[in-house]
Amino acid sequence: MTTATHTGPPVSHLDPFCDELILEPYAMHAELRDLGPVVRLEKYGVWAMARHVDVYAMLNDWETYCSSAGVGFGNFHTEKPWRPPSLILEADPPLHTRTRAVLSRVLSSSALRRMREMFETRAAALVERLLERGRIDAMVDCANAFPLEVFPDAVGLTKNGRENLAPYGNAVFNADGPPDGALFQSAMKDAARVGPWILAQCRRDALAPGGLGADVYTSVDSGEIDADEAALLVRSLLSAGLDTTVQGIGNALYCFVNHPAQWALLHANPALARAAFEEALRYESPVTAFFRTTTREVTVGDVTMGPEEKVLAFFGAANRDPRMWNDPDVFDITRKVSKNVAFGAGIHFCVGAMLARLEAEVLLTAMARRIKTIEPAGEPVRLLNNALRGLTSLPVTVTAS
Ligand code: PQS
Repeated sequence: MTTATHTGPPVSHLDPFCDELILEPYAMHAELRDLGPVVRLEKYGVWAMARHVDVYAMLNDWETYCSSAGVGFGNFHTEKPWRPPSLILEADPPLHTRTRAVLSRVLSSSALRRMREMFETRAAALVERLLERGRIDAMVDCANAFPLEVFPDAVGLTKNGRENLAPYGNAVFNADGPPDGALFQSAMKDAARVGPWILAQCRRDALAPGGLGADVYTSVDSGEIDADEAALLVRSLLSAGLDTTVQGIGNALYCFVNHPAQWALLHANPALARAAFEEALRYESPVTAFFRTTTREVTVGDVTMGPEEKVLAFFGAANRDPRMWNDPDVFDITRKVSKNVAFGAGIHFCVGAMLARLEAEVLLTAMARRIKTIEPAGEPVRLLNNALRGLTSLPVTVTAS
C-alpha cells in the first residue's frame, strides 16, 4: 500500500478520511510517523505530518503555516468557503490577535470561576440520577447530557431550538473533510437546515445577560470589535464549544471503562480528575487533525513543499508518538502530559480549553466520588466524523461506593 522512494518525498496511498481509518486510525498513524517528518497523501495531493516534533513545530509557526486559507481541505485563496470564515480559527495576525484577545478574556479562568458552582451542583445531581438507573449509556447520559446542560446556559442561549446545536457542530467538523465525501455532503445539508437558527442566536438581543455571549458584546462597547465581528465570535463559541467537549469527556469515560484499574485510582483520589482528563485527551484525542496552508516554499527534513499547499497535522498521531512519549499506548492518569497537542499549540491553542477542562474536571470529580465501578454493558458505537474522534454510544453499568 505504501512506498517510499529515493527520488521524491515519502508517499502514502492511505485515505485518512475513509470510514475504516476514521474508525481505527492508529496503525495508519504509526505508518505515517515511520515514513518521515512529512508524507505526501497521494489520493488528495496534500501533505501530512504525524510526528510530535514536526506537528508541534508546524503549529508554532503561523507565518509559514497559515490558517486564513482554511483549516480543512479547501483553500480559501482559491475556493469559496462553505460559510463566512471564522474570525479566529480561520484567521492570521493581525486580525486573529484582535479577535483572540476578546475570546481569551471571555473564556479566561477568572471569568469561568463564577460558573464552577453551577456546574458542580448539576454534575452531582446528574450522577445521582445515573446511579438510580444503574445501567446507562455513558455517551448519551453523561458525555452528551452534561455539556448540553451547562454550556448553552453558560453562553446565555435561548431554551428553544437547542437541538440544533449538535447538527451544527457535526457540520462544522465534517466540513473539514474532503468535499466530495458523504460526510461533507451531509454536513452541508445540516448546515443549510440549522445555520439560520445559529446565526439568529448570535445577535446581541438573543443572548441572556451575564452569559459568555453577552460578554463578547462588551468588547463592542469598548471599541475592540464591531457588532458583526461579535456575532461571528459568538458563532465560534457555538461551533466549537459543544461537540468537542462531548467527545473529549466521552473519550475519557471510554478510557476508564476499558482500564478499570485507572478508574479505581481516580475513585480513590478524585483530585486526579483534571490530570486524568488531560491524559485521556492525549490517549484518545477528540480532534483528529487540522490543516494549515503554506505561505511560502518550506523544507522539512528532505522534503520541500511549495507555497499554497495544504498540510494536515495529525494530533492523535503526535500524541502517541513513541519518539515523544514512553509507552504511548498505555493509558496512565499519573503521567506528565504537558506538550500534548490535543488542544493544538501556538497562537491557535484552543481558546476554550479552560472551559473544556472545567466541565470535564467537575463531571469526572462528581463521578469519581460516587461511582465505584463503571463497566462495559454492550458494544460501543463509534462516531463517523471527519475531524472528531469519539463515540455515539457507550453502554455501561455503574455501581455506587
Ligand atoms: C471554530 C473554532 C474552532 C470557529 C475542531 C474545530 C474547532 C476544535 C476542533 C473549531 C471549530 C470552529 N475546534 O471559530 O468557528
